[in-house]
Amino acid sequence: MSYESLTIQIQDRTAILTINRPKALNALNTALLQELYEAAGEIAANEEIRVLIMTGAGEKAFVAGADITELAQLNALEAKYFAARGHMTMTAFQKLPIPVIAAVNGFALGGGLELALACDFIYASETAKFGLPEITLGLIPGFGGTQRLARIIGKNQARELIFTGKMLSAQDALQMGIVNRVIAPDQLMAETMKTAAGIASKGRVSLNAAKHAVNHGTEVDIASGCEIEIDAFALCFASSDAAEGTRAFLEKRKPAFTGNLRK
Ligand code: CO8
Repeated sequence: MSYESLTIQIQDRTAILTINRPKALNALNTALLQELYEAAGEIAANEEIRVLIMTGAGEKAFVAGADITELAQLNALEAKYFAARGHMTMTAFQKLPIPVIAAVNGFALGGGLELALACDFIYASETAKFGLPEITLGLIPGFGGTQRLARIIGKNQARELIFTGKMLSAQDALQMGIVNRVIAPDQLMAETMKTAAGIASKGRVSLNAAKHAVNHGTEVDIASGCEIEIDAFALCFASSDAAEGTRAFLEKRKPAFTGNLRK
């Protein structure tokens, strides 16, 4: 499929989705949210892809938020539909059966940070800036920021960021646990690709099972979470990868995972 404001490149079982709307620092308007939603479907359907990297074109912005020109025109009902469309898109990436890494190369503000938070983890360039500045527009985060950020860094830290709308440096975001690594700008993609390649060499079924267990298991009480893990663990044995991985260890060789279902 071809898109107007994003590209998808696939190399070595890793897909790179680049958001490219330079005139508005990659801000998310209705058309781009729709394209992202369709892109998530295209990526989910391609079984060759083991891992996705999401990034922004250029050096300045990952995504500078929802498109404020559009927000300025909305009535309350339209705002509800806009927020719901955004949620659908964020959730589509969160629910992808493969790991998703956000490579944040610049501003990740408002809806941009919310998109990165829907990914499985974030690597940031040293020059990246993070924040939920909606409060300065008389708004609140509407693409999951009040929910996902609070679950990642805790309610107190999230409330402070949301109430003040202040911007964080990449180092601050690292300290707060929003990002996993801070990397020199010219190395961001190379380093993210290295991690992606390590993940891509693993089995599709076990990656999916691991993501499912963490994402769903941490949303319920621990006993139910452990039950989710038990089922996800068992699911790995539906794939020939479990036999291949354990046999390869015993035979002292590297496993060759295919992701095939066990006959
Ligand atoms: N929407 C639309 N246009 C934008 C946006 C945006 N979010 N961000 C930047 N732009 C545009 C600017 O208007 C400017 O356009 P032009 O050249 O035509 O004047 C161009 O991008 C370049 O931006 P700046 O000149 O402002 O660049 P600076 O380097 O001076 O500043 C900043 C960079 C600090 C990132 C600045 O652009 C900024 O503050 N942007 C807005 C950030 C923001 O507030 N984001 C949150 C938006 S609200 C949101 O995300 C809500 C999500 C939930 C929605 C729920 C729906 C109901």
